[in-house]
Amino acid sequence: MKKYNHKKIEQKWAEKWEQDNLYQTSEDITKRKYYILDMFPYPSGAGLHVGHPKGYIATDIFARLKRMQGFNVLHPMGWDAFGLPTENFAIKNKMHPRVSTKKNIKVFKEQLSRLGFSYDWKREINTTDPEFYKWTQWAFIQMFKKGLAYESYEPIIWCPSCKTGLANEDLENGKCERCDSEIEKKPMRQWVLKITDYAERLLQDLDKLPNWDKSIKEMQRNWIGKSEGAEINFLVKSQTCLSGRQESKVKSELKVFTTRPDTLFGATYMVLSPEHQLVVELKNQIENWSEVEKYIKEAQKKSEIDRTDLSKEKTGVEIKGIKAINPANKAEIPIFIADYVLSGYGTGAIMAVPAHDERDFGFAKKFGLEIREVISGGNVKVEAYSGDGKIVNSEKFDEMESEEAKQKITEFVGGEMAINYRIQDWVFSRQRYWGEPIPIIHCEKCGAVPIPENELPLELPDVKNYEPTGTGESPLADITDWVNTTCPKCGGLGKRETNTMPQWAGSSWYYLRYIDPQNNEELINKDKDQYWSPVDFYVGGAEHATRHLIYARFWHKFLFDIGVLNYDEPFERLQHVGLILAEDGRKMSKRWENVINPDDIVDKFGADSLRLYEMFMGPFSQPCIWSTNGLMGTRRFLEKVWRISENLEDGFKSDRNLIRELHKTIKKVGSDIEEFKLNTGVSAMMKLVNVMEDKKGISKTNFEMFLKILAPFTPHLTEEIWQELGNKTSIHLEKWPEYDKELAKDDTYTLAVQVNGKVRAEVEITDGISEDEIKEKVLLNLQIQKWIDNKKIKKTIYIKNKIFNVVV
Ligand code: ANZ
Ligand code: ZN
Repeated sequence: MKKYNHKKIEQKWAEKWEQDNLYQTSEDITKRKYYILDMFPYPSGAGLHVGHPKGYIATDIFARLKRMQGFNVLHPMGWDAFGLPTENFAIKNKMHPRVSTKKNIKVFKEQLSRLGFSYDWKREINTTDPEFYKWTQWAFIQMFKKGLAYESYEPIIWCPSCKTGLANEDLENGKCERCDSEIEKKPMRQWVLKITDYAERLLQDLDKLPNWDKSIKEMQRNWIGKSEGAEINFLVKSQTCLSGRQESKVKSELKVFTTRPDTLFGATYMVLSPEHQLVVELKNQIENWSEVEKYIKEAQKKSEIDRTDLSKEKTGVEIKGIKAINPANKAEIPIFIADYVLSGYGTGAIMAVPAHDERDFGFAKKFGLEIREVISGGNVKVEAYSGDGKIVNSEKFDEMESEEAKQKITEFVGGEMAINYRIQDWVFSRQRYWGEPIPIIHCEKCGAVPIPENELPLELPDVKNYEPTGTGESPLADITDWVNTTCPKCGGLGKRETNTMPQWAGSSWYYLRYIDPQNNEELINKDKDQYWSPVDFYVGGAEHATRHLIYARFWHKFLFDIGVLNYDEPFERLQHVGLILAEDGRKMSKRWENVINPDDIVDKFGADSLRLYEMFMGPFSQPCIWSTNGLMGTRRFLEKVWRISENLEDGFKSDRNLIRELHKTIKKVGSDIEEFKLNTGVSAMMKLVNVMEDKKGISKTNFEMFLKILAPFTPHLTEEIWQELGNKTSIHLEKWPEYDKELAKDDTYTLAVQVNGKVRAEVEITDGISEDEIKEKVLLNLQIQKWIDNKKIKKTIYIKNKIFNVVV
């Protein structure tokens, strides 16, 4: 008997498949298409650990199923290779990022290739390849032309350690997501993409995506953060003491955004964010300027998270010398600055209604400010009441329902109904080297001018120093003969933009390029897009829920709007991968020295064992803990399959029960792959193999049917056995076996259900389901629900296959 020599087998078939171009996607548009996509990796210097391929294994199994079902499958892979880690590595090791990127990609590709993935490598893309980023730059220019890419001087988030500006999405718990540093706010020129123009569509169109994880859609909704309310103007007066006489000298307006204009009569003070313009403008009227200035400085040091933390005690300073007028009742009210009001949201100023807003309530208590109830229904002596109710203390609006009063009171004071989004425009420039150059030339006469499209790509020039300058300029600014150029519009002197694009630029549209990777004329051929788009199934890490996935939807909608694309949503179905944790329960990381390298596992146990094990570990989207022991279990299973294949006897007839088991398993594995319940698919096959052993064998035809459903999971082993059995073409070109409906039918039995010992119903139960599942089914039975009648269930008693008793 031959030994299962995974090394020999895996290498042999990998080479053969490559030779035969087995996984090259055809352009046959008469076939139904299926586009299954992985989130492409960032090729870091550390290489892969066993957690990385989990999603790739699952999509590979899925892609193989779809091919066997007759679909024309697009399953590509590429590299998201711009970014800080490579640049930092370059600085430390004096190796050009281009060189280290190339090296890292080579290592990654070798590692992936050993796992038997069925990628069509002819479509490989790399975001740092000028032929690729040409189109990233092209898309940017189109956005510029439509006014969606603009220069801004608003203060932005600055990471002092990464020495670059960042987008809101780049923060995690208020800190730099990359290096965990406290961030600062820094006023500087930057390029910004107007994603807010798309906020409403990004929100509404989530409803078009029933096959996305609910949790990810919810995270996007929160990130976009739509609020409906009103903008209302308050008059601000300054009171300067001139020879004992109070005289109003300056009048300005202060606009607030509120979701509760119905509470306007209860606004007893106002709050400006420490960064608010008006504070500086009215500086000369402010009597306690030094106190105010000190507070502003302190606020700058705090993170947004700290500032908005509800549990923290509110701080603030009254601005002496100015007052606001409540436009509803003309009351003169004090103005504070306090850091619980943020500059980047709404208008950066609020009308404070302590009776009906929790934050304002806490603040008013601390500073002894008036708490004026204007909505009835709560007890505002004790706590803020934020619900709806009848209006009180609001003159002619008394007795009105709060919902109605929102518009009426807004009209009464000349305000406007308004919608506000929490999402902010995307800060799109980085003061670093390893990114796409922004294809813009600055001219004194013409302003910002995009470079002519026929000059794309604008290649990233070489520099001596990648070191970020920290001055707000990128290392590119040092290359004077690159920077100095002529203005494409007037021919005068021009200077190139030296900021680069963020790491998230290329990944915002890369999935489109796989469809048409060689196209030199356009970003994508529209007919090809028509055929292949949208991506039918997208699988990747949950950490991308509110960054990559929002950016990509935004770019996609933009490209749709300018007529490049046929569909306005990129990803039809979305699934996130649960992490694989190290045996010590922690995240796998170099830092913890608990990383397991897939190469070692492949050497020792084989790629097929690794693939099968990672699918068997547990529910796909849940985190699970690595166990080399567990892996050995799947290896033993494959050895069993191997042994059975060696002992197949001519003319052996499968037992009838085995045949039924086989058909049930074909049915289950097919639907489990579709539903991404890969772990239960694997255990069904294990069960089937146990039955084969019990029954002392299986017929060759039946065994081959089983091999076909195992093939997507363990492509090498099944190919070897398949061909050993005398088949001349690849098992991966076979059709997915059809199961016999009658044979695959689940066995059921009738279970008598009692409530308090009396039989009240009979329920059909599928053989083999767990007691929990039975309980769920029983309690959903309408007859039983009637008898339970909302009473508390004390306990349930289950006598296997006979009686289920509910005690209430
Ligand atoms: C008066 C008021 C009365 C408010 C009331 C609420 C309840 P969302 O739902 O998140 O949009 N607000 C507005 N701009 C702010 C800023 N820059 N920083 C901190 N808070 C700000 O919340 C909108 C509400 O948050 C606004 O409505 C405002 O307080 C506050 F009974 O105005 B409200
Ligand atoms: Zn010019």
